[in-house]
Amino acid sequence: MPTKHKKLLAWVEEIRQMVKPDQVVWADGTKEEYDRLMDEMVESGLAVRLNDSKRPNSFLFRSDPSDVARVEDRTYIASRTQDAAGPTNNWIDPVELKATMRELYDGCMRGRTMFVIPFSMGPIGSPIAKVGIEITDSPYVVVNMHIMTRVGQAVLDTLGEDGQFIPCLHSVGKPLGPGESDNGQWPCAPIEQKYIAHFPEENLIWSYGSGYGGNALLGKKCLALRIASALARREGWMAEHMLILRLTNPEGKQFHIAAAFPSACGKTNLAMLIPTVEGWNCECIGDDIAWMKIGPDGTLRAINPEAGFFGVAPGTSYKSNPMAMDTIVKNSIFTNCVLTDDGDIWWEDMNVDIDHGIDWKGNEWTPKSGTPGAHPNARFTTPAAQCPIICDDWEDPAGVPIDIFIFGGRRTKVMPLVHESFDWDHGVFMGATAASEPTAAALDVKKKLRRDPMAMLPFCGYNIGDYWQHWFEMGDKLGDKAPKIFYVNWFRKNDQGKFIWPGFGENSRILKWMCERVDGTAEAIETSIGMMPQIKDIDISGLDMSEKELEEILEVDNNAFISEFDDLDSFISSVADRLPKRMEDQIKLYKERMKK
Ligand code: OXD
Ligand code: MN
Repeated sequence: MPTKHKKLLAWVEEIRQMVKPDQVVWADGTKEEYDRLMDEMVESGLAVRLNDSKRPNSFLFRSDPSDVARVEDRTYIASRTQDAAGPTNNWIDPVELKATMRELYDGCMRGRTMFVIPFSMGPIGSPIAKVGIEITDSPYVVVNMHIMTRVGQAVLDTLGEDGQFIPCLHSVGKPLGPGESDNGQWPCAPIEQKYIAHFPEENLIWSYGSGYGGNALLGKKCLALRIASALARREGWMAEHMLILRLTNPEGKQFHIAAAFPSACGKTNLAMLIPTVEGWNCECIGDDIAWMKIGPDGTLRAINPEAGFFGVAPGTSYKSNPMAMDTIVKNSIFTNCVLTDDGDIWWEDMNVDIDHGIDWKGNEWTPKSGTPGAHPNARFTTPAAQCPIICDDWEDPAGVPIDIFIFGGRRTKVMPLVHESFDWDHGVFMGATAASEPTAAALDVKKKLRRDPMAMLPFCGYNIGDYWQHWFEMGDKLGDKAPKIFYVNWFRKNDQGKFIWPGFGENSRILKWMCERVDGTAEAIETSIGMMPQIKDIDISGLDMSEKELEEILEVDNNAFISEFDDLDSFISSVADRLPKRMEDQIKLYKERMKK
């Protein structure tokens, strides 16, 4: 045994007796382990080794068509009371859910290896980091966890004999009979047997039936967001669905930005932006999750708890995100992409033409096939350290001081390009009422407009009203060191249905205005939704855009906002008696400003 931790050993043994695997293997996080597992998966037909001269040490997997995204309908916050989970979460009584899941887990790893993965979210030993132990029967999960987290003996060493860990149990939910194999097919359970369960009072995660993404790589959405958000509230810090980046102005002054957007709103693109404004520089710290604590100097310090990027592949190109393209050149895992005839990968909007390949379902494919070659939620898993613009100190255990929070969503109309909150409470309101048009990252979202508070709708592990209250209280603690709060919408379209704002690197123009607001050097005018730049305040040198178009995306139409009051009210009323008084006040003020 690689550890003497009694509680850990007892838990591993308890699970082993329940799931009845053929063998137990402790993951050590080494390259040898990674290579061995990949060799085995290539051998069994589950993985394809890509052409080494095109994409060294990289692999393609194809999942089952029923297992391609997070399953929000099957994701549960099983707190002791339903009220503690709140209106945005599915809830089942924890005793009942455990009984149901124990039946499913009973013997579920027959014919398989049970891996025990010790992993650290955050640099090993950092005061902000947390240790998790994932038990899984999926070697695909093991290799992905190698990239997305820090795995291995060093984690067990920091844990010592009695350190705290978050137990994460995962099974694909497909036991094998004697002599049976997967035959190269992605194993998973039918949808009605899938459960992604969180027990926040026990810091415990149980996932069953899915092998894909956030359902299975339990360090990410399950631990670093759902469980950590509940933990952070209890302990007085923040676990947020935010990218982290550093902008440096021509004078060498650094600004740190944390930005929350729902899935598929270009978070990874923004995290790796190449500024088009002269003299400004951008470095990446994280693309999905920020853990933030108030530091000794009173500023809000952020770390990226992850070690890799699990990015949406379609739409990623040398135009939209050259730094991501340069990150995934080697040592990467691709899931549900097209396999090209020369043994490389491809997806829609990669800005590369191919005329033939094998699609994500394993079928012959050409651009004329009439179906997407890559699944819209196809992913790459790639080491953050390979990103050419990763910050030198991205693993600094002390974190970086956040100056700016950005919220946003994908709205073709109504929401202007950018606005700034009047104060902290107003900023919390802006984040809390953020809305977006839905994405491919979740299978089961059908609504046209989805209110996605702080982009945490699927990830907040407790009552959303209490979560907002926690935000208000963090503002009180931060006082004048609190980050300034902004809201952006890169996705507004004109009447011909075309995006007005060019986006990508040009977004730096808006970030520049924000930094200048922090410095007190840029102007803004007061509008009904917040403080906004006028055209003269945005650096548009070299930008191919007419003033009229700029005016169009900076326009605020009060009537359009008023027409959404009903939607806002029904969302807010669902929070019922957990709605913070300060949020109620903000809504009142907002409505009054609109009707002026
Ligand atoms: C993600 C998501 O996978 O937000 O990052 O869905
Ligand atoms: Mn995300």
